[in-house]
Amino acid sequence: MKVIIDQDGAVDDLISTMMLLAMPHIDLQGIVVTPADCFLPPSVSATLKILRFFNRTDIEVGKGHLYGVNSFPRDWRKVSYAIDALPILNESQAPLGTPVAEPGHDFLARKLREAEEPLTILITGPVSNIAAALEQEPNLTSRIKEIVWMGGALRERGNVQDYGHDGTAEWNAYWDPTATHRLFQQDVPITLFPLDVTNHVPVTMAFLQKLAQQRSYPLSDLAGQCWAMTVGTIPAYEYIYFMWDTLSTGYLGAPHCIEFREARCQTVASGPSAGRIHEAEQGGRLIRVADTVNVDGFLDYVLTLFKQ
Ligand code: AGV
Ligand code: CA
Repeated sequence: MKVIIDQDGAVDDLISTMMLLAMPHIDLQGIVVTPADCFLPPSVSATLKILRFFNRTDIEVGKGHLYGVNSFPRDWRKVSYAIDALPILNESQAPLGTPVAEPGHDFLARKLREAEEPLTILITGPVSNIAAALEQEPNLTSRIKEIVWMGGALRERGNVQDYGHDGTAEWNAYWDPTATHRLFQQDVPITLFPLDVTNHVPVTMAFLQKLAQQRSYPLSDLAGQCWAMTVGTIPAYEYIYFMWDTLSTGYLGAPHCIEFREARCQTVASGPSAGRIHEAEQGGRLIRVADTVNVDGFLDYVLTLFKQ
């Protein structure tokens, strides 16, 4: 399966990138790093180090040049510096790859144009690049097999807490709410992983314990060190970090763990609900939505995948 990932550099995104590289049936065509839930230099650097870790410095990396109007909290973005500094990513002295010069959205367009077969585009951050690429070159819609996107909160409350916002949106959809709105006007198949389903997969201490038991596998060690940086200090009964992107990525390797439904969706481009994706009584755009997850099956899949 030929895949491009557009990720936004957070821990969840970098682990998703590792998962794709670890899946034997995935042929990764390129990586775009969007400057959303990260600072771009350390996240691009960490991405290049992950490629070196997998001996895959041949895979091209593009930097997103488009910025959303609603910045992510800096406390979240700064974690990218710590990941880039992890000893396990800095042990090798082998040279790193160099990012391509063209902006992320042009890189995405070129990859779609050049592909021999339609590509799956996995987006684990905001959708600014694909929205721009499809507007620049409408013919590219036929080059897309499926867009798999972690974004939105349909029936659950959102996770945005920001001045002037009513809390109904999810961050990836909120960062660049007009891009979200514009992508939903495009005639491309979208499979959505909203908070409704990702809320079922918190990163728990019990899971991290299991991962620790297999840390003699370098990939388990790496992922465990990354996830450890997301463990919060608020009371233990309230999880703060979820497998948002990693669940969406896991779908490409273990689709049987997820059940889907069809939903007619509308997007809000501006105002106090900017970035909200909600279901419409009538009209609205037809989206395939991840609805339920077999949590134990999914976690077992991740543990097995990381035994490398
Ligand atoms: O809203 C979920 C998205 C996912 O793509 N991101 C994190 C994942 O990469 C934003 C986010 C929500 N809560 C967060 C986030 C937190 N506590 N720390 C960092 N990012
Ligand atoms: Ca993300």
